Amino acid sequence: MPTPPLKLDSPPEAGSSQIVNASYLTLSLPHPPQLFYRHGWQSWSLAAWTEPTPLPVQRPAILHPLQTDPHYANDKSPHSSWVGAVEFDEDDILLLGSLGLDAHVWLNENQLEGDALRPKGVSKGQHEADECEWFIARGNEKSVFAKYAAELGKRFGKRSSKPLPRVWCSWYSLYTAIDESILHRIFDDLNDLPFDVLQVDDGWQLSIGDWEANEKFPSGMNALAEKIKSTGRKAGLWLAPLIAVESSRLFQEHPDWFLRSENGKFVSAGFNWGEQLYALDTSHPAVLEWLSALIKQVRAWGFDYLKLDFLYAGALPGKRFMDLPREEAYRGALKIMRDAIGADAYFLACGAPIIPSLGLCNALRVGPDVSDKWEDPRDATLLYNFTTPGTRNAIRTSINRLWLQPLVAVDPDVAYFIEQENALSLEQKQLLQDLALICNFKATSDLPQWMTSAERESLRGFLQAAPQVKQLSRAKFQLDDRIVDFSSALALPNPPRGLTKLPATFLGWLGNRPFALNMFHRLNESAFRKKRGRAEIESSK
Ligand code: 9PG
Repeated sequence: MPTPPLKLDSPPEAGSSQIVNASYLTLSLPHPPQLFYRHGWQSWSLAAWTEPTPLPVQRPAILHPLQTDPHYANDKSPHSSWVGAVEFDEDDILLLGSLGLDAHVWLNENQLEGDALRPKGVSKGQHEADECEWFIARGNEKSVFAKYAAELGKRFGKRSSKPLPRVWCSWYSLYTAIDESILHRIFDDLNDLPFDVLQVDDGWQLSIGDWEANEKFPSGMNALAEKIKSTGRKAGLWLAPLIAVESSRLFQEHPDWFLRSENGKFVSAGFNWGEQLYALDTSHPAVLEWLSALIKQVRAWGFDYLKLDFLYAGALPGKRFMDLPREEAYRGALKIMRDAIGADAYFLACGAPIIPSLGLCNALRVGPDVSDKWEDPRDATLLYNFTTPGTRNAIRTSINRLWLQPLVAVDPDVAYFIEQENALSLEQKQLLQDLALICNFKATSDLPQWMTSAERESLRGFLQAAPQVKQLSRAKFQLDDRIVDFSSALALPNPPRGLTKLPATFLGWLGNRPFALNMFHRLNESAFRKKRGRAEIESSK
């Protein structure tokens, strides 16, 4: 029997906080709020202060498992994962946050509702009372989020991430068009820049699921790590251990390791690389054994900075081998990977469910990918999708997750310094650089062959900078004696209205077709190869 809902008719006094136990609770609001803080489920999902009204469902739906918590993607009431807050007035914020692994908050008819019941279809005992602790606080934004973070820290732990690494990452310049020879050249050309880690991203593996060097890395992964270490830096590697594409050997050989729904069908983990993605069952003993061996192999190759990506797949709804709540199964797998990584190596979690990753990773990506463009109007205005790559999306969500800083190093993704091959304005690039300074997590993918000497010096200055940071308001920060204003990134465009609804519906439909996504993928891949070609020409000049 479900426990009766706990109903709190009066919110706490300003400045106070309390912890209550309930599976389901409602908190009446004294008057209608002006804004609602919604916190997306995983790294790439939107976190923002918005109107206290429902937002259009983001599209395409085929990407919901990859971009949102798919179980709640179509909710009519404003929804938030683990923690939600309302603003009555400036400095009068009411926060409702779960201290458990699986809980959600809605704003509904002038009340905040918190639900820790397991989502339907997850387990047989789904409507058993699954009590969790709820943290309720009222006061100014900074204090209510700081108190919530402190309570999370007591339960999930913190992990020291010092010293914060300065990373060169291959993704945002060459994407999948990397190979041994161009990376070697880049690693050499970065010689005098103060990077701590050179991280190889997507493009080295045989397939998503088959984590071995492909033909573009004929000397193998050991040699790649050796090359990086010979330059005096730590070797970093990207992999997505909890997913596999349909065509991978892993999926073909072990279909029983993959998550299925109650009706026995494979659960979709989204669509990327022109293929359907599937999720490993993070409760399956053979999967856990395989994961541990995989991570140990990567460590044995010599990599000591691991960017583990697409981790949301470990917590998708489905019927697991063990009857565990999905986020608990995810956290179990993450613990096993953390142990395999070892305490002395660095673990950056990406595409990861936020709260269940705390205490286990050194750093956490807290927003969508940046890109060399500010915003894609197709995604923002027509598809109402703020999780796709784009600098504005990345800044918006990362700024709204800075309250996680006492718990984990927050990674806002890379900053850009170059003019070549980049459509961002100087001001937009500066915002990204300033965000990185605020997070003190500094990374770039800029290619040395595309940097002017002035740009190279500005990158060097950035890597060496350690400004005093003070948050002045939601959007404004003081960095030493400079004021930085992120307002231009924080707002959301208006939902499609009137005539724009037509192309929006068509695009939403088209974006749901695997053939269309596949076509986009092929176009992207060809653009990446051209980019690589241009990089090659530049470096031989
Ligand atoms: C490699 C990349 C980079 C990047 C990661 C991740 O469809 N999507 O919404 C989507 C979001 C992010 C994403 C890929 C797809 O990028 O964040 O840094 O490592 O994978 O493939």
